[in-house]
Amino acid sequence: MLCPRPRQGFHERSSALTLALLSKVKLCSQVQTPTTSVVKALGDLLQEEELGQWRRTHYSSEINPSASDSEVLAMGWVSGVRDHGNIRFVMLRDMRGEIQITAKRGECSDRVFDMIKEVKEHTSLGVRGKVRSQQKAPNGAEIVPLELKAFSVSKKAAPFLIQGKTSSVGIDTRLDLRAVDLRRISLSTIFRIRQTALNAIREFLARQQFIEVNTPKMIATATEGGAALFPIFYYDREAFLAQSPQLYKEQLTMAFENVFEIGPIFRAEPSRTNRHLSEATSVDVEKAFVDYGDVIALLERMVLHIVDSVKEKNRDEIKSLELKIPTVELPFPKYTYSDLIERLQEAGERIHWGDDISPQVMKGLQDERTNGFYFITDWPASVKPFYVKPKSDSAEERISESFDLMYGSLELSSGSTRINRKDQLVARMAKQGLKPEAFDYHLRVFDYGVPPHAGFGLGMERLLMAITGTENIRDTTLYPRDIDRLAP
Ligand code: AMO
Repeated sequence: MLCPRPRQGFHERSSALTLALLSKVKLCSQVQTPTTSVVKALGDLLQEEELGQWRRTHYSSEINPSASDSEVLAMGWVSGVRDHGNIRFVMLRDMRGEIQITAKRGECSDRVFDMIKEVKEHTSLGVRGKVRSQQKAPNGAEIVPLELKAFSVSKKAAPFLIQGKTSSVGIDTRLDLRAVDLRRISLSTIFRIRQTALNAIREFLARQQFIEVNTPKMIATATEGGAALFPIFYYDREAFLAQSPQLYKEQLTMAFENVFEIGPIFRAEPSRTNRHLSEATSVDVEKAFVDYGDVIALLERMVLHIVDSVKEKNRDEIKSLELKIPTVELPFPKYTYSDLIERLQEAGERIHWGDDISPQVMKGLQDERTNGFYFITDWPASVKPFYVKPKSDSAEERISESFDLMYGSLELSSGSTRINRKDQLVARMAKQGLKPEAFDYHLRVFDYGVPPHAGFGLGMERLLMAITGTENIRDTTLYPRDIDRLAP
């Protein structure tokens, strides 16, 4: 005797019918099938299945009217479900977009129709079906399902919705479940733009004859001021996580002239702000036989290339999310530090020459020239690290050959001409209270012809904040680290 398989619509039928069927199944199971699995299938048509031989034939973006009538196999995760009784819609999202699965009673098999009723948001799903034109669906087409496979069924409702630009819950709830949060299109788009930006940076610098390097992240000494170091155990010694590849990229100009690195920097930032991370990504660039004026010109051309690439390559996302990508015109405005201090003082700010310029103070000076990208140049040597070259023609070398690239009140990058003579570097170290002996590994190469050189470090997350108009740096970081967060 053939055992009737638990079939379509069981859970919808009257309880009497269900009971009758149940007893039949039970009777049958005594002969052939273990009772538990059959009873489980009754209330749970959508069982988790293996991938097996299923392979995607089309991405969502390829399912459009031109694919009408063809049979396709699509895979992704469920981003939305609508049930109108005799017609059910499941939105299936993959890395390229979203596709609508439309199940009409009578049009697809009863089994598939009933399975679809059990589909919940976030389930990882595969569908085999026929493509049909549908004006109202994404890409103008939908899939009429022939077969479904749930690879992993969502067990709980997520604590937030992933539709729409914003979330009603706080960022910490989202960060606790970041991989799910990243299914939000407005958020994942930031990281697609990041990919475009990284490609653009590599393309631009390769064209300028730079080579990409990787330098140690476990290091012996601070480079950017002792306060912001993370100490670690290195066998039996104390070491630190690198705050920047500064000294290594400088050394590498001796052999390669033009180098860059895209990698992590670690800063033990005690403050809780929307612009500081404990682990950030820096684009570090260093070039031989140039000064800060040359690398300012290089950096602004690189920013132009990044923004142009994003505008071209992410056109559709920018349009659908209505992102306002900044307008970039070269050259960027440039203000010397001294001029800016004067202007700030005139505007009534209590600031003195030699003070650092905080974002709060800069907000007070916003005009059309400081809304977008601009440079602040010629900072006091006293507020810049020891490797920054003082201007030889400034009184007592009080001014340095340095710059910050700003976007509004947000600092995106800083750079400078570097000191390339040993005695001058030792003197600057001493002036800043550093022990030259601790930098012996660095100072020794200065006996062998360090070329004049200059460079900059550009914060990747901050650049993305500027390009995408994101307020909180945590949303331009996949898994942000800050004073309160070390997981996920
Ligand atoms: P600086 O310390 O100014 O310079 O860092 C360069 C850029 O890196 C980014 N950045 C950060 N982003 C997020 N969170 C942080 N805690 C953080 N710290 C820095 C900023 C900043 O402008 N060695 C020099 C660069 C150079 O001269 O080449 C340096 O590290 O966008």
